[in-house]
Amino acid sequence: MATAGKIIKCKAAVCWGPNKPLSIEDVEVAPPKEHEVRIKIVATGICRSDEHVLSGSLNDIKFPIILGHEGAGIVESVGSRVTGIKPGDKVIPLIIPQCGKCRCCVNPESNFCYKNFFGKFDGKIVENTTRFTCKGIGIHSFLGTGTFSEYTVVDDIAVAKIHDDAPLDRVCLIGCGFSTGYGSALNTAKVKHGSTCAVFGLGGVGLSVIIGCKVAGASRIIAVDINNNKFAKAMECGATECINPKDYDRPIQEVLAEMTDDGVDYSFEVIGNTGVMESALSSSHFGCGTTIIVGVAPSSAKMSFDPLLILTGRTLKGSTFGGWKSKDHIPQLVCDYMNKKFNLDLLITHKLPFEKINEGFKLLCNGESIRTVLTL
Ligand code: COD
Ligand code: ZN
Ligand code: ZN
Repeated sequence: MATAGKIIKCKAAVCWGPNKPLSIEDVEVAPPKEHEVRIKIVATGICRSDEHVLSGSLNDIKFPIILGHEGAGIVESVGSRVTGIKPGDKVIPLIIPQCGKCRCCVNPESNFCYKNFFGKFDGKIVENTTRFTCKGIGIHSFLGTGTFSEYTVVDDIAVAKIHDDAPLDRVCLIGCGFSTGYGSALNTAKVKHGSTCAVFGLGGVGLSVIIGCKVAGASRIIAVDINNNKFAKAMECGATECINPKDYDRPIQEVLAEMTDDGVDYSFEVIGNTGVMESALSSSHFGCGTTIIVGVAPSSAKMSFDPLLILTGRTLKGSTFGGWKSKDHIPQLVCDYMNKKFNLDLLITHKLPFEKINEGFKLLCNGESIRTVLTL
């Protein structure tokens, strides 16, 4: 490509600080260094944790920063020593990299990587710098992906090559929200055919849990939310019934116990509320239930529960990015979508041009959208 090895000037949505609208700016994107890949972003979803940064509720974020971590695009150029990825390839940047060498990567049971960006929100890629500049100022890259930009640079361990015919304006959701929920049902809970499930929280991730439970063959999928407006979509995704805790004057775990002959086989917390995590745990069957935490609670929050809940046979687990080993599994998820194993289109409620990004955030904050996909 004519641009290879050169700085690219393009548009990006820069977040100069919390509680300010994103500002579309001209930025410079440096060429990829060794083991890095520069990508032309084609589409990107607006995910909940982008909004958490914007509203100032995620700690330790370095500003200014380019948000966006649910994107898909086409490789523009690659740095030296990059193998398996070439210009023109369709790719998805990864929020959890897969170096393939660390203790987590070599363990088939883990999908973490020591080079991960989670909990380390310094906005730098592996080489410890960033590739964006605006008005002479270095700009950080959220989760090492920075997809709210026409071009971004990622580490080669944080990008997956996907099928040449993949529709980028939909499979971008496989970069975070969809995979996070779907995998928590299939990989972390390992939901069994004929089992009963309860899903607390019906945002884009909770709906993806429902889709996963359905694909796994659950016989009952009970969707739980305090907002009745979420129920129609949940049923469309595969919920068999929907309940609102506000409609009952007793704890929701008691209601679920009555509905399911003493508790569900699998419960999922997809909100990030420690009180709901405790309810989800209590909702699972005492002899063999499993509870999966998907939501991230505020950093100071603590869960508290009677250890007898665990002693009597329940299992409590957490799931990040749905347990998928990112580089290995994302290409297969894209093919599964193309082969209609699941329908993630149900999650896409809005499509907007990149310039209307702030409108997209408003839709998410108001609870009007599940996912807005921005096209660049
Ligand atoms: N009881 C029942 N439902 C509730 C309650 C409650 N007490 N409180 C809120 N809800 C419902 C809301 O009405 C809403 O429908 C739903 O819960 C939450 O929806 P969203 O739109 O906020 O959620 P998602 O699906 O977009 O995101 C859920 C996450 C769990 C991913 C998110 O909240 C989170 O924890 N984000 C941070 C985690 C993170 O960094 N993830 C990786 C990158 S995103
Ligand atoms: Zn996300
Ligand atoms: Zn690793």
